[in-house]
Amino acid sequence: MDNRPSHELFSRHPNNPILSAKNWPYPANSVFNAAAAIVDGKTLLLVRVEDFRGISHLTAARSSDGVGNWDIDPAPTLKPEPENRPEEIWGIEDPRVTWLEELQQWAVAYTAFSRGGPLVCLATTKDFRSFTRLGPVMPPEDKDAALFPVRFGGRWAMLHRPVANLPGVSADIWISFSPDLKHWGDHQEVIRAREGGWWDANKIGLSAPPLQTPQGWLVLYHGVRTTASGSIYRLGLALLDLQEPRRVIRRSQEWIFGPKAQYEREGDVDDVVFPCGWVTKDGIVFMYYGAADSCIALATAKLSELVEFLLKCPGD
Ligand code: BMA
Repeated sequence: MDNRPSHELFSRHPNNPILSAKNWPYPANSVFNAAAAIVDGKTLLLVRVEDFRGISHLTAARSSDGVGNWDIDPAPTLKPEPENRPEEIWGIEDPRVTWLEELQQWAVAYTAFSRGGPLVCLATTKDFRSFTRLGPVMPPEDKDAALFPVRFGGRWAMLHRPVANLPGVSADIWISFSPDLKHWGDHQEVIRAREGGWWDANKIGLSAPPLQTPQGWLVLYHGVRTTASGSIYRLGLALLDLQEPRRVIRRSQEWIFGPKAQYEREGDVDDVVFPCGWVTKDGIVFMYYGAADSCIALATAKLSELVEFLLKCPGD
């Protein structure tokens, strides 16, 4: 059944929300904002779990169909280590994962909540059981980061969202480059928040990692609309040039997904849809998103429809 509102490109799964704290094998306040990957033929979600102190860690959940029968690690998979890693004092959040074919490893970009504010950290893993931390790669405030799966001109590339705490300055998506995953530079703005009354005015951030298509890198991003009763997190799409990812080829004008269902509209933070991962199976994109900072939901779309839609949108 097609349950999409007319301007939305994704269909919500009828079993939504597919994961919540009541499914968790140990006490948790909320489970949300999960990275997604296909690992050994199964869908793996690296889930942000918030405990009853308000501190988050990451736990892996695996499923054969990516919808149900989740096999959830019985204890935190990747825990903050403030003893060795002071930047993780208030937890680790919102992971995005990218398969690096060249290194035969997954790169996990996550937000560490430091005393100085949120910052971007990287870790690598082969199996989502043991991880090698590369440490902070962007100083605060910076979050919503994900790697591209390939190098450009010999360098790795990462999208991320720095914030300057100045009135009237927007929070935009930037790109940075690295020869070794550890040292990052050549920082440049790629997608700028719109202005005024737009749904994505003033503050945007990357959602799921960039997805390679023959027409370009498909980028899913969130726009944060500030209203009298709080923020509304909605989603848009952009297409970046395959060889030159600093170049935006297309960008959606309207949002393509926003809070509608009750589990998206009401929770710890109302009116939030926040995907950190998507996977493609047989041409269908499975988008996993945190709903209202409380649970995880799934929505699907045809990859070809997303790209066709974007190709009809104007350039940035
Ligand atoms: C963002 C991030 C997300 C969260 C969202 C809505 O700034 O912190 O983790 O889902 O706010 O609260």
